[in-house]
Amino acid sequence: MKKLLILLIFSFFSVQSFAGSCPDGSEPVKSVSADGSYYVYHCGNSNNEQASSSTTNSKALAGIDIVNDPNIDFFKPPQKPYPTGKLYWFGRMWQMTDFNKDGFSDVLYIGTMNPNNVDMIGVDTGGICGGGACKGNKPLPSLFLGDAEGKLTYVPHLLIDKREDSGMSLGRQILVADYNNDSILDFYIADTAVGTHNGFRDSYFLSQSNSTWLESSKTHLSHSNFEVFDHGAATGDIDNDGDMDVVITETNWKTGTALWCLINDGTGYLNKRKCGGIFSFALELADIDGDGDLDVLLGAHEFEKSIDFTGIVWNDGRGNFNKHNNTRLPQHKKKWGSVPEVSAADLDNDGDLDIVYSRAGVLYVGTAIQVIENLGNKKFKDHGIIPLVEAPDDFIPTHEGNEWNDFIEDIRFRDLDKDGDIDLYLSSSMSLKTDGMVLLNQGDFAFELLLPNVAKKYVTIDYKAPAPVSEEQKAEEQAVLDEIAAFETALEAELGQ
Ligand SMILES: [Ca+2]
Ligand SMILES: [Ca+2]
Ligand SMILES: [Ca+2]
Ligand SMILES: [Ca+2]
Repeated sequence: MKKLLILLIFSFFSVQSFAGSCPDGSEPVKSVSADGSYYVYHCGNSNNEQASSSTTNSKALAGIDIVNDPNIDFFKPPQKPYPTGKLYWFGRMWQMTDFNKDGFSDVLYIGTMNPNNVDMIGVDTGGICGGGACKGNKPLPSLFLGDAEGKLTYVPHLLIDKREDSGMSLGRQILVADYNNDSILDFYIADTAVGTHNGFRDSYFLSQSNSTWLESSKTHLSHSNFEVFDHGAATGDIDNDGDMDVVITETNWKTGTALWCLINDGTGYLNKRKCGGIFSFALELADIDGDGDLDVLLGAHEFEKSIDFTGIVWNDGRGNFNKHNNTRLPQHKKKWGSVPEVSAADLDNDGDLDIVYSRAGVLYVGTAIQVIENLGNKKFKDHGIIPLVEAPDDFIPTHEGNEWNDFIEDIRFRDLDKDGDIDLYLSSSMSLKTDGMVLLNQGDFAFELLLPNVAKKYVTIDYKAPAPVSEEQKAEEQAVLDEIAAFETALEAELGQ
């Protein structure tokens, strides 16, 4: 990434030195760019093209560029590798990249603590411990390093958390980026808390010179114990100054705060400030209008009046998202009004980013994907809903944790069938039905849905389980294999009817 930045800076300077004299021999006129971040040189009318080419060079890096990097080998990671089955109660979210820079893809998992005071009340994770905070040991994230055989090795000694109350309550988002600019990827974990919807302080792991990652909230966050229900979180260089910032959501009617921006000073130290936005549930950063700065893509709970904005809030170029400067996107609130995740990629190879929403019904019943085409000039075309799992019409849920909750937690983009366009890889840490589903891009916004067992052949490396070492590990891995086998038998029986 640093190399890329250096390259960009280098090419930017070479454009400038070109501009040293104009074609007609006159001196160019120097002026400051619209966002104040670089100089633009003009040679009368003839040089406008050159000015716009240096605008392209200032394109800000987004977290989605890192996790969807086509140069990083991608494979279907195991849903519950040992010992994550024991460490986390549920919600094993992951990100894949080459953390230790040995050329092989690694996988980092987060999850939810196993509380010792479980007492389910209410309809969601806010009532899991009788309406109060969950208690018990909080687990750390789990890093698995990949190797040439596609084998993953658990390396707990590389992640260090010295806080008195260390670990995670309910880790919801892993934001991978090189925050401290040492060319090794770091990660920020947004933690929503389990047991209440009041949030829990986040975790922030920075790479160290001894090849470990040290939890650095105390030294590198302006507010290290800040607690907010940050269901949505994303990383990107929102102020275009060459370092990676963090944006998290809050739904706070009292203060009106919708987004918090954690602005990097270049060393990995993040300064928290309010930065506008609109109440939302899902969040991603992407330059949707192609003007070089990252905009916020938001997803709502469209069934609820107070969190019903699905759409884009535009960046003013300095990392502020004025709530009035927005574009709404088509909703589907009748059946698919819960929007837990959103992302963006260029699905039709026309140079702009198209938008993909993960959708679910009331209390997460049923699972769907919505694809929206970017037409340019802040115009969009909804290509509608692709249902992945649909519950029978007469099913009435009483809790989020119901048998028809298979929602897609993460949308990833790769050219999986190597035909020149970007396909969608969908993951769900709690559903065997939808985890590893693929939507193959067939052009013109048509997609072919592949079930996980069919989609397997499109992942580049088949994960081979390492030989179990302990009896406990053997038993746990066998239990996972039995669960998958039973599921596939049941699925075949169902499809055979
Ligand atoms: Ca690696
Ligand atoms: Ca780093
Ligand atoms: Ca920045
Ligand atoms: Ca933009």
